[in-house]
Amino acid sequence: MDPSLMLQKVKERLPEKRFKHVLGVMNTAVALAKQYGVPEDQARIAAILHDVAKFADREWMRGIIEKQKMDPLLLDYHHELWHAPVGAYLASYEFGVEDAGILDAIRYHTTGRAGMSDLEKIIYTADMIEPSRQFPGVDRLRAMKNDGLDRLMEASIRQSIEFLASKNQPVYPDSLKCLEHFEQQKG
Ligand code: DGI
Ligand code: FE
Ligand code: FE
Ligand code: FE
Repeated sequence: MDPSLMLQKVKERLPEKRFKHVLGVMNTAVALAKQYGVPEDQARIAAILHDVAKFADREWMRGIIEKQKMDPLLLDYHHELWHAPVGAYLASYEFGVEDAGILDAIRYHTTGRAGMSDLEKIIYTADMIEPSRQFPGVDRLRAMKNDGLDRLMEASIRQSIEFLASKNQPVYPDSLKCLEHFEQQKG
C-alpha cells in the first residue's frame, strides 16, 4: 500500500490530536533515519502505522493477543501496552506490511526491548520527542538527537521507566531489560 493511502486510512481511525502526533512522529523519524543511515521508507511506514491500534476496542485487542499467541504477560500489564503488538498485527493483516523490521518497530514502540534495531530506536525515540509531545524533560531528550541513537534511546527509556516508577506503575520487563542492555554495553 502507498504511504499516502496508509496515512489517509490511519487518519480515519484516529482523533485529530492523535493524527497530528502521528505526523510529528513521521517527520521526526524520517529525519532521524536520514541522519543515521536507516532506510527512510521503513521509518516512514513504521511511524505512520505505529499508533494505528491506539483507539481499538480493549476487549477486541485482548482477543487478538490471545488468538495470535502474543506474549500472555501483556494481559497482566496495563492495557495501554496492547496497542503496540496489536498495531503490528494490523499493519501486517490490514495494511499488508511484510517487512519484519517495520513490524518489530511498531511492536516494540511502547516498551522497547533489549537488542533493538536502529529502526526500532528511531520509532521509539521519535514517538517521545516529536514536536507536539510535552512532558518535563522532553527538551533535554530533543537536545540529544545528535548524540547517537544509543544515547538518545538510553535516555528515552530511562525517562519512561522513571516516569512510571514515580507514578508507582509496574514496568514491563522488556523495558527494564532494554535499559539494562544499554548499561551493560557501556560496561
Ligand atoms: O501511544 P503513545 O501515547 O504515542 O506512546 P507509547 O505507545 O510510547 O506509550 C503509551 C503509554 O504506555 C504511555 O502512557 C505510558 C505507557 N507505558 C509505557 N510503558 C509502560 C507503560 N505503562 C505501564 N504500566 N508499564 C510500562 O512498562
Ligand atoms: Fe503508542
Ligand atoms: Fe513511546
Ligand atoms: Fe505514538
